[in-house]
Amino acid sequence: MQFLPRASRRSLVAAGAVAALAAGVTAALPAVHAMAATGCQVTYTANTWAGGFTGNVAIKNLGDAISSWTLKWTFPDSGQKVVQGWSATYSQSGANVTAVSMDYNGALATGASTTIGFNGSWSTANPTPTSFTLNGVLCTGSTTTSPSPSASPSRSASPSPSASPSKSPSPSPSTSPSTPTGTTPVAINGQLHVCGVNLCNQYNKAIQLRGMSTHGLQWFASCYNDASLDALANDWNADLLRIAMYVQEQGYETNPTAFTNQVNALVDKAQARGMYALIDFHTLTPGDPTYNLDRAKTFFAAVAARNAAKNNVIYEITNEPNGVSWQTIKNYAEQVIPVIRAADPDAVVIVGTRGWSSLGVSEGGNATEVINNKVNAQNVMYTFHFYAASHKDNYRAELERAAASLPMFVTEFGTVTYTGGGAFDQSSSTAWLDTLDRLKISYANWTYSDASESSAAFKPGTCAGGQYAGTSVLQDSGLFMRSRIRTADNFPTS
Ligand code: IDC
Repeated sequence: MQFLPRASRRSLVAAGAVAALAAGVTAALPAVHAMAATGCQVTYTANTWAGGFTGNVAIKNLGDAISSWTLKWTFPDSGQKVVQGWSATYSQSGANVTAVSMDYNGALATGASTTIGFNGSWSTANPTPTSFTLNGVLCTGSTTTSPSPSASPSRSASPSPSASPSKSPSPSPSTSPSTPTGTTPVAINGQLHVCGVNLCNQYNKAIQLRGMSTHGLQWFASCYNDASLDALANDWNADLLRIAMYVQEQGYETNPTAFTNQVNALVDKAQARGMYALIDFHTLTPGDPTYNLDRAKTFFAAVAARNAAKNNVIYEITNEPNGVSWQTIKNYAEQVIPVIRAADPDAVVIVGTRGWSSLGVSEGGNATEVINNKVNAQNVMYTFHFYAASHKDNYRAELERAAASLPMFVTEFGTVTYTGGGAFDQSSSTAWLDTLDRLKISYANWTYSDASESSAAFKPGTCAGGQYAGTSVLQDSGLFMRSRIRTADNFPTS
């Protein structure tokens, strides 16, 4: 049985990028001959869950240089299957798996390593492989499997690229980000940055993140737990969890320490599942962000310091400013952003816009005020929100116009009216999401909760029941959003 590598497109393009290097290495090495010294070491790590697993295999050549390789291993029995893999061509017969090198990673000098990986299914024995051989020689090494998701960053990306977010990846293959060692959104894309008007991944390619927003943490904490986030990551295939921390309405201002800890705990849960975490300082009423400036500085200093080493965090510094000028919002941003950057210099920061983050449209304005007076900071995006049953063509046209010159992020939208209730509007929601997909504008939907309102994905009572995966627990908006979000991502790596 032959498996197409999941990343075949990426592999083919990457092959071109490193061909020169590979050719140079092999040319400089002695020819492989029958008496060549052999040896290999394999480090196998895996995350397993009920029925599925992701395996990563680091291969180190301890023998003489080789120009291609065939790696074989044996599963406990034929109940474990490689479903899709990358960085090799896989085939399986019974419990025996064969992975053959690609053009670009076949050449391994003495001591050189390469990493391959795959997603698998299992039904009987725990899927721990044994007897790795490289070109017929038994390898030494270690095997580690852990239940997934764990709190450890084991599903996160391979080494991140250079610290400077604005730099494009170096053309030298030796310093470019290596092939991802996992399949989660964060494992593939790594630390994000703004490039032009887009959100770009560690390969400097424009991507779109699709995900869900929590409801207010002060009300719906019971909806955010391992089971619900497993469903979001693995059943919905979401890329993004927006963590909506209200500041007023019994939120952050009532207990800064507890809410800060709650946000950090959710950042960790997102990270453990390879999802990005959007930390939303959910100001709403009062609409002037300056009212919460001191709180924002305190909060962001804490979360940025605590999460600085992570590559899955994005900061949204004010949810929906309203009743204030763009200049006031910009002044707020230029005071809060330096606080974040002092602790976490490379993270993307998203700034709200006038009129409940409508780019001013809901207060009779338009995007020109932002286009002509951008926030004085790098690596910044701007917020646009809409509620599909209330906001239609004129809002969408303004977003599209703005997106030609501003990096835009839809950190919140509803499929219903702006009240969070009313009828689910499928046709308007479809028109909106088609536009966001086309423009690669990232989004989070309001809400991943069981609130008694039509914007909630889940039926009331779902969070008390504890089952989140599948469609039986969903309201109309949740059914629609799940079907939109779980389609394949487009995360280019070359
Ligand atoms: C709504 C909630 C609702 C809550 C209300 C006040 O759905 O349960 O009572 O906030 O806190 C926004 C805001 C978001 C709103 C949402 C729907 O960012 O907080 O949530 N909305 O009204 N902007 C436009 C709509």
